[in-house]
Amino acid sequence: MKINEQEPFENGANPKQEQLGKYKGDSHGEFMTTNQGLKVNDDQNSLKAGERGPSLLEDFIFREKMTHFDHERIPERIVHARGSGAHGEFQLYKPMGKYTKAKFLNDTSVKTPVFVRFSTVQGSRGSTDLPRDIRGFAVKFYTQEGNYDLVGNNTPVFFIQDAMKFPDLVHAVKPEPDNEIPQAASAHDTFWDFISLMPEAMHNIMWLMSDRGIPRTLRSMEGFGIHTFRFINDEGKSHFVKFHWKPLQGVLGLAWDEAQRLAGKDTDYHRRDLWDSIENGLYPEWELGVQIVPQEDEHKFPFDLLDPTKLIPEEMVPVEIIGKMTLNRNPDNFFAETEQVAFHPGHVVPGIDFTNDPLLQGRLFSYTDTQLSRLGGPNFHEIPINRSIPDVTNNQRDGIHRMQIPKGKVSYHPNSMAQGCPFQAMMTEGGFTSFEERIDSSKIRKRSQSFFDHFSQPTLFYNSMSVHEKRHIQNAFSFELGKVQRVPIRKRMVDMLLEVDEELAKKVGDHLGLVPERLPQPITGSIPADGDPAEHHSVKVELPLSEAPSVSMANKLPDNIRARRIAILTADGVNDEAFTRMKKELCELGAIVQIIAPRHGFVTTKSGEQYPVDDSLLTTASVIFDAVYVPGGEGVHTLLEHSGAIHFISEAYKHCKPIAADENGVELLTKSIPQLAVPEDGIVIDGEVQEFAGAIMLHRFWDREMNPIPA
Ligand code: HDE
Repeated sequence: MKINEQEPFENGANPKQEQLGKYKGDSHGEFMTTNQGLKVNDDQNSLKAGERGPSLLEDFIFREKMTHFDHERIPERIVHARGSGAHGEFQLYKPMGKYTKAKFLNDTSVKTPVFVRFSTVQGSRGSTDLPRDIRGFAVKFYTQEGNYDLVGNNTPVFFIQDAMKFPDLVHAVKPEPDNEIPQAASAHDTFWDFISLMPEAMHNIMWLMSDRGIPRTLRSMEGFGIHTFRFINDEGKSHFVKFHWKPLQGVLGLAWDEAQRLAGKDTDYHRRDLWDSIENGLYPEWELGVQIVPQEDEHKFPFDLLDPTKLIPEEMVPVEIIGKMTLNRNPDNFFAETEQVAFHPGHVVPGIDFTNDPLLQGRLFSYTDTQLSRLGGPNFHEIPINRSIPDVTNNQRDGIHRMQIPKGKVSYHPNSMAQGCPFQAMMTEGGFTSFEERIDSSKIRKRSQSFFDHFSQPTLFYNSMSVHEKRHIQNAFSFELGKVQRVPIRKRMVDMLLEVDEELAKKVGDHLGLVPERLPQPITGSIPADGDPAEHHSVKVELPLSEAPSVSMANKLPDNIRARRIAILTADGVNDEAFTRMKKELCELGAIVQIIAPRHGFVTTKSGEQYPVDDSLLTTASVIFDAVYVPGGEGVHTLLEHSGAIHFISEAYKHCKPIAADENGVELLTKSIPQLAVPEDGIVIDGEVQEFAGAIMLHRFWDREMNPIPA
């Protein structure tokens, strides 16, 4: 089917799922066969010369099975190796024709299928979900006009300004090359050595050291396209655009201690949470937002729109919400879909175009190149998950793993033998045309002076944080630099922090036993060997704002408790009324409520009702949950004698979570939390479900960190 013959995707009919369906197979009611379709009679024994004899090379069935197995692995992604995927759909709220001709951004009746892959950056494919790290947020839109990939992160800025530095950044953050230590962690010498010499990284570093670096779930992260892109409308007019994903689940983080414990208790926590919430019908949702800047305003900002280490504060250019993405289906097969999906910022559709951001320009080369070795050759677009909805018809031929069978003699253009097919589309028939931008310049290796303000936005970010967010940033730097072995590296970083904020530098310096000092001025970065330092020094620019509340997670709490995990910690003999009411009403609010007891099986209430236990104190931990409730009754006596139950409560308290109890359930709280003072924020005693739900919405009560308990 040709693009212009294609029907708009009707609500409910998902063309990508239909396409994928053709490739799916399961083994219900089928005979086992070889890869050649031959029925297999014995899959247990290899062919031997006699019962105890040697195996025979002739055994093609064994050889085929083993050869396939030997080649089951492909190279993991050099970055973003650890990821989790989901299918979904995107629906537009309002047509954007004024700015872009992209069809999927103009028709509100169309549901565009999407596949999303979230990822960590540093670790290997089997590493923990919970390091302090940037998270990838890559979305493939299967549009009527072809695939559009928005390959972003959960921070709105990047570490470097020029793609030339990317291999260095990645080498520095990855495990050190001599001993491959540490796995999935930035807290080591090579990373901070590089960063301490790279002042342009400071802004992204601030985001990484904030609670954004340890998201509570993948569902509770914002996503950002980072670069400034272009929207192009029907008249060929360009507007600059930055893309944002805003989670309807709110933006939530973990406590650092909690993240480290979760990494052990459930290293797949983020992956499992995403999977479970989709399986339970609690579909995660994000709204797509755009910041639009008219072409003529390009130079009206005190920073360069082409510089990927800068954001446009939402207070300067508001985010316009234009649509919603819902993730509503888990993949059928991790390898076939999540592992083989190939994203590329250069997969664009008409109406979306690039700018000259030098980081983006470098990415446009890297992503196809990397798939060639990762997915084995140039035909990776034929892998089902990567196929576009429109048919692919061109003169590209052959290559490893070719699936398409093009008929006829003609594989060139122009031709007369195939009546000129495949045709080039007339401009009026769609197709991609690059924005006509006049370039009149010398060929140079240089960076623009407008890129040399490295500190004003990190300072703005820090100033915009709430008290507890600032404390978390101080603690994160103290931890990370405390893990660095070489003191001069620590010192360079502490001195660099002085350029961001004096209090921050002093707090971190105190922890490390170092006194921050002004770096030799001017601060330079990225100087070529024969470069003039004067041309490369950082100049702190005066911003029109002293704070940007939009960057603080404290201002992005959700208004619901959907898919929050609540533990009901209980044992046999629990009083029926409060227990059943709390369970029912929290479920009605969309929370995932689980009964946790000393042992598996059933909990029997005072009246003799039985409820299945979801997890035992041995197999789960408070870090899995967002809140805990201890109902009163006989069961509390059992819990008071159980060290696991006491630890569960004290750890939840230490991680600042809401805790509710009624009747004698309060005794478990007072035994587990020595300094408990009721009334206390986030502690709900004999309360209504609404009161507990209100506390769960607030997520954490960070003031408790000021008086921490051992747990
Ligand atoms: Fe990537 N990046 N990147 N990156 N990136 C890859 O492509 C690269 C950058 C991002 O779930 C690789 O297929 C260069 C910024 C995500 O499959 C590779 C530069 C942003 C993913 C690559 C950058 C990203 C990748 C590795 C600097 C946010 C995972 C495997 C010029 C806007 C996609 C692959 C997935 C993956 C190169 C910088 C996001 C090597 C050269 C900035 C979310 O091609």
